[in-house]
Amino acid sequence: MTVAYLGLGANLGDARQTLKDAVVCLAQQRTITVLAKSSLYRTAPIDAGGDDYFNCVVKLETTLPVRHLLALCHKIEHQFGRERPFRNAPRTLDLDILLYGEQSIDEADLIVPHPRLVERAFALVPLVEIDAAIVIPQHGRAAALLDSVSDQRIEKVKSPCQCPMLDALSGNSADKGRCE
Ligand code: A4P
Ligand code: MG
Repeated sequence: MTVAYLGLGANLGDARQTLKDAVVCLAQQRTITVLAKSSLYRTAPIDAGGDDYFNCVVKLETTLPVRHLLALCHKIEHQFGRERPFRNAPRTLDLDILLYGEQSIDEADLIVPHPRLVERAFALVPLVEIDAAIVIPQHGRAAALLDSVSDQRIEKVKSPCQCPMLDALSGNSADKGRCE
């Protein structure tokens, strides 16, 4: 079993709903246990055009080797209608492997930790939300990198749910995330 962190992003269609559905889709995989999910964030596009993005991060445990996890990410992106007309094009769903255990991988089609993780508030902020002490191989504590991305616009999406337990529940598991 390996603990991995996935970054989810979308800015086409009903992006907010897509991210929620994608977390459910991940949780339904036989090979994956979702351990935690961050809040949803609305974020300014970075190095990209189009509408604001919605982003979140999921922490999971998986029996899948990293390349199988990447293939699963691509399959789920496809199921959610992902198209790739040009680099950084608006997308219905993007699933990136941010971290896979403590492994560092540098291959043509797979780089872990994700090469732009440390430059991006839309990945770092939700990552630190669900795991304040997380260490990024070769970069150190993620929390220490937040200052360097503080100029990037990112705001937590407020849930319409009035459940008084929501604050206590959010971020702890995919099931509890149904409250959002
Ligand atoms: N690939 C290599 N390493 C990985 C990895 N760790 N996880 C390869 C996932 N894929 C990885 O990915 C392109 C290729 O990267 C794949 O074939 C895979 O084998 P892609 O999903 O087709 O395209 P992408 O995600 O757009 O590419 P890339 O280069 O990862 O883009 P970024 O850097 O992730 O930027 N602004 C906001 N606010 N929110 C966003 O979510 N996303 C991007 C995409 C730009 N700006 C954004 C957001
Ligand atoms: Mg991607």
